[in-house]
Amino acid sequence: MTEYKDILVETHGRVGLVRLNRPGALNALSPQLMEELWDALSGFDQDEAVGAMVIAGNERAFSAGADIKAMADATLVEMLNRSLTDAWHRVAQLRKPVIAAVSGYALGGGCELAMACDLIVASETAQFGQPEIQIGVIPGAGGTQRLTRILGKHLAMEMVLNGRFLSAQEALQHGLVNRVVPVEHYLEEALQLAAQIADRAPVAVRLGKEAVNKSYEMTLAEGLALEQKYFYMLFATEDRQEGMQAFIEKRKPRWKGR
Ligand code: DAK
Repeated sequence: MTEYKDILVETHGRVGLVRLNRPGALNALSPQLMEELWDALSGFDQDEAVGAMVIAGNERAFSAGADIKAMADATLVEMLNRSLTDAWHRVAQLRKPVIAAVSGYALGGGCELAMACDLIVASETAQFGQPEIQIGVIPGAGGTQRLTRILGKHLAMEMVLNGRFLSAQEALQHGLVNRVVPVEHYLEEALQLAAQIADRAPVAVRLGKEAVNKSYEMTLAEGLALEQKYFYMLFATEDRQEGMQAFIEKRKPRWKGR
């Protein structure tokens, strides 16, 4: 496996785990870390032995956001030219499901990274926020758009304009996270959830993810048409036949991923 400096990479059965690993900087997302993260995730996305991925930080911080020290002296052109400026959007485009396992701070680009994932498992200590206003900017990797779609305009405004943090319980109440668990279990919970999804029919999982994500980009009529097309497409897979036959024979299906 590739040697990385700012992340730790493991596989747990069919789940690929990437742990952000700059604890001294609360996992601030330096350009190098983002490059490594993308390298590991895109590798898992292409690996047939992996069915789902988890991104985690540590108990104190998922990530406190983009590395402010690495941005402080950058010019506009340097920022524009930085490799992987669209890394957050690329994470959202991965074909396989990605779960963010969030404990402690998920701020700025860290909150945006969690939102670019498909599901979020939070520990009771998780805190979500977009504090960029305090350093004279606004979110730049999806915060104003994704938070608004999830939380609605008024709460999103309070977070973006006044740097308000959401606790794990508030995030759950407003639908930002899937579940909140005690801090000692959050990673295990995320890995378990990922393992369950990784054991499902791979092509159906891929198209299901794509259809849900496309709902943000389309009218209802377009989205319903796409969903129906994907549903019919799955009739061409061996796994669809296997799934229905296994149901009739009262046994567990054996997926082939085709
Ligand atoms: N960057 C760099 N270092 C950070 C950091 C960050 N975002 N957050 C924390 N650190 C470092 C601190 O500097 C400190 O380092 P030392 O001084 O020990 O060397 C260490 O982590 C521990 O932090 P603190 O001493 O501050 O710890 P506290 O418990 O007192 O406070 C805190 C924790 C999370 C409240 C505080 O550290 C904090 O406010 N951090 C900054 C949070 C923040 O403002 N985040 C947003 C950053 S801007 C884009 C893509 C992405 C973005 C924009 C555009 N495009 C593709 C266009 C994203 C932007 C951002 O995320």
